[in-house]
Amino acid sequence: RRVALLGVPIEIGAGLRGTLMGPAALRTAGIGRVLEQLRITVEDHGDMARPPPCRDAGPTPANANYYDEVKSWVGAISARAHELARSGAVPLFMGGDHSLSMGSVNGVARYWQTQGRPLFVLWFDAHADYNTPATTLSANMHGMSAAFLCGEPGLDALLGDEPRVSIPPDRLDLFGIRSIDPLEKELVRARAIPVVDMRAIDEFGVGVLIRRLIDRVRAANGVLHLSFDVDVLDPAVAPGVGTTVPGGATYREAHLVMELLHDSGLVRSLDVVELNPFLDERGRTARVAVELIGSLFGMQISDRVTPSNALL
Ligand code: DIR
Ligand code: MN
Ligand code: MN
Ligand code: MN
Repeated sequence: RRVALLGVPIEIGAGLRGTLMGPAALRTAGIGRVLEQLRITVEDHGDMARPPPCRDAGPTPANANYYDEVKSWVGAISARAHELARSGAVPLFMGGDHSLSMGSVNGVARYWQTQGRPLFVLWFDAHADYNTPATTLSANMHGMSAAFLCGEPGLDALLGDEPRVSIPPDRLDLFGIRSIDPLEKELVRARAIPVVDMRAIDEFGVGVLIRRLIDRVRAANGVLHLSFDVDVLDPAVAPGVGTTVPGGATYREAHLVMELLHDSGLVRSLDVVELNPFLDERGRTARVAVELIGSLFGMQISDRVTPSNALL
């Protein structure tokens, strides 16, 4: 098994500065060491350089802050993502704010399209990120990535020369959400996006709900991209994010999600986004994120057979 680490130090998609330090904090917290302890071959591709401004960015849409800069990032990220997926490694995009996923998911989706495998996207986030320039209240582009990926209009030229691959709305799963803007909510409902909100997690538990998603992906012979926005975690566990929302996933719930995803063998790429080391408490959030990535790649409390891996 091979993991390709790529730092994507973008911060202008979010309302607060500081996520550009995310890749450095994840490395300091030991992301490479943890993977190597699991006998994974780690290739660290370093951090992407800030791309030069697009020469012809075209007309700038209203209600999309730093559109030109985000545009130059997203096209470059998509091209790198496509290349890394094609190399056969599991690409791990270290953010950076969540606008980077417009590039990373598009690039890996392009690859899986050539393989004839449907790509499902698990959006593990406190937020739906399903705004468009027509629905947003903040104009921050990290709140628009999921909608863009599902082909919503309003940012149509964002990928430049990179081919755009739309994810069908029934292959996006919003998981862990508890904050959604009024018009964003209407759009999510109109598109019939599968949503597992915190109330559903309280009521049924993450185990049942993640297994249901895994079964759907398997039935379609699909693969999974995990887009892990660290703010899905409860702020008591993960204070180092720009937009904390109370009532998030506990440490154990998040680990169980990762452990079940590992056992499924379906995750072929992932983003870890929105970590803001400037707001963190002595690296706590970075360390928690690295521990969770460890669980995603097979770290286990013991080697005993657990109910789910017994079925494999
Ligand atoms: C809000 C907050 N829905 C927005 N979004 C995010 O700005 O669109 N915060 N993604 O992390
Ligand atoms: Mn390519
Ligand atoms: Mn997000
Ligand atoms: Mn979020």
